[in-house]
Amino acid sequence: MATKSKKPAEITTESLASFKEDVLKKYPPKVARKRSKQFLLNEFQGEDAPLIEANVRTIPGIITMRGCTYAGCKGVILGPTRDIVNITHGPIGCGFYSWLTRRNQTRPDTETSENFIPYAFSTDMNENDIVFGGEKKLKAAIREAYALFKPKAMAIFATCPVGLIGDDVNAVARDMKQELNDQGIDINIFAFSCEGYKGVSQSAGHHIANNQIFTHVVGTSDTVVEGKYRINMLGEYNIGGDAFVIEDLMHRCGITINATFSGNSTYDDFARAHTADLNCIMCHRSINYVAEMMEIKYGIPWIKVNFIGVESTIKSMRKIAEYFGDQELKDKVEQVIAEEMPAVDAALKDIKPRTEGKTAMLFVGGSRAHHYQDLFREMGMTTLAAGYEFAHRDDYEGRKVIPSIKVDADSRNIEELDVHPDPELFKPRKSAEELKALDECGFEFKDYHGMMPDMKPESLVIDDLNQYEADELVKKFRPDVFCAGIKEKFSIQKMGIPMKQLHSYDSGGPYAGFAGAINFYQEIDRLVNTKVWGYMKAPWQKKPELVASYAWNDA
Ligand code: CFM
Repeated sequence: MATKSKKPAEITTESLASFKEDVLKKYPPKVARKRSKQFLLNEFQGEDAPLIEANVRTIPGIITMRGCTYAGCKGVILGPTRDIVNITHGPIGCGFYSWLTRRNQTRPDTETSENFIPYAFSTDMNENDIVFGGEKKLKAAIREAYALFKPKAMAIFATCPVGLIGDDVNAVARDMKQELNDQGIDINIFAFSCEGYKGVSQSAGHHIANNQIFTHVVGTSDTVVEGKYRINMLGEYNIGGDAFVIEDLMHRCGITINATFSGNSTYDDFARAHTADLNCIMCHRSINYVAEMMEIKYGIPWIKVNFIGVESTIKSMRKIAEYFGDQELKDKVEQVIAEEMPAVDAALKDIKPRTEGKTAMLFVGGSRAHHYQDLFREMGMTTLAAGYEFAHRDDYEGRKVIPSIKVDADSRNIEELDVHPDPELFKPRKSAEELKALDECGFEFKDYHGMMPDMKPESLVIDDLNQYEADELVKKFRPDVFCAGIKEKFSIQKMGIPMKQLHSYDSGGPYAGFAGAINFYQEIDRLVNTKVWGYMKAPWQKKPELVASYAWNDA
């Protein structure tokens, strides 16, 4: 099965459609039927946008790219916060593999400020605990962690075995908070029932995390940070230092970031999040729940922003300025853009002759497969195929489809909080006239239109891509770069194609804002223009040891 140096197939509607057919043919008929709904040619645009199936169970036996619910809750949402002691109640592997693997960075105010990110806290459950119950061990872990670190908050995360044996992490959190409070200690302790199997992917974990942070933390502090234009940045996790770039841009424009969920953030930031005047959502998939709930309870409107890609960064900065409406802010934003653009133009002038016309494929969690297409477009590159691991239909087709999304048993398994306006803290941020004026200028709130309308009709959109399909995509179309995660990295590279991790950024980043874009352009230029991958030949390509065929093909 030599995979190298076959001429890549031309990209036409026909070749893409026949690719889909060929791939699905290898599955048993039932599996093929199911997969075909998650596997689309992006032919129709606008109102006719095709319907894609998403956020459904992966078929057992398929090697999915997805992670688990616990990973979404602990690793993704809470992981980047530096001063909450995050304790994993479970076997040691769960804590270890969710610890810093995505390279989320943080910057404590001073050298002595609390920062627990370098630690992985776990109850290290073993067979004994599975048989006799692990609640005592969890309580002991909380006492020990408090004695050592004296944090202002602790979060407890349930893993699969915890759910299976029935340890009640919420009750333990309540009891331990009481026990420590009774000793005069001011500490908040809360828990997450985010067992790995609780939902079909990490997406369920985001929702569970959003619910608990909203219930136990947001609104618990009335400290108001000074600033004329105060926003929260939601769904920005500071991978490779992205949040630092965005903070710098906002700071130079005179915009105050009140809280980031949750890159470079602290417990106190979350606690006072309800005092901001605008919520800006970077990653729609992972955090839209918090934005929606804050709007209902506190009256904070939300908009979608994107700081990946220069054009998107400019659009987002202007949109924030438009929301506040002051000419002074608008001028400042234009000034910062003007300061940044010469370096961007110079970088593009340098790299574009080498990147123009090249192709990319992007398969990442729930928002990057969309956002990073902007950067490739700026470099003159085309995205041939893209998809999310675990996003929902609205991330593909836009929020307009939300009312028509079928709620299945797996989604119903995740609690929807019943949220109402807070009698004291609800405060509309804009008057009816101001909202009308914004509307007349075409200003949109909750404006996420999804990935598919931004892609060419001659491209493939594939949800929950698996290893077999990834291999086939690369074999047939041989993109100049394939973007995904660590599980895909080496199999793709062994086929002679450069591979860029968009979860952890490998060892690179930041890629956000103007400075980040320049960084990305230069890195991708080097990746797609190096010849070294073409020389790759794995031993089994020269001398296969085992040849197999599919049982159902022979039947
Ligand atoms: Fe949002 Fe993320 Fe993503 Fe995500 Fe993730 Fe991630 Fe991701 Mo990996 S929160 S959905 S659950 S942008 S960890 S920082 S890169 S899969 S596309």
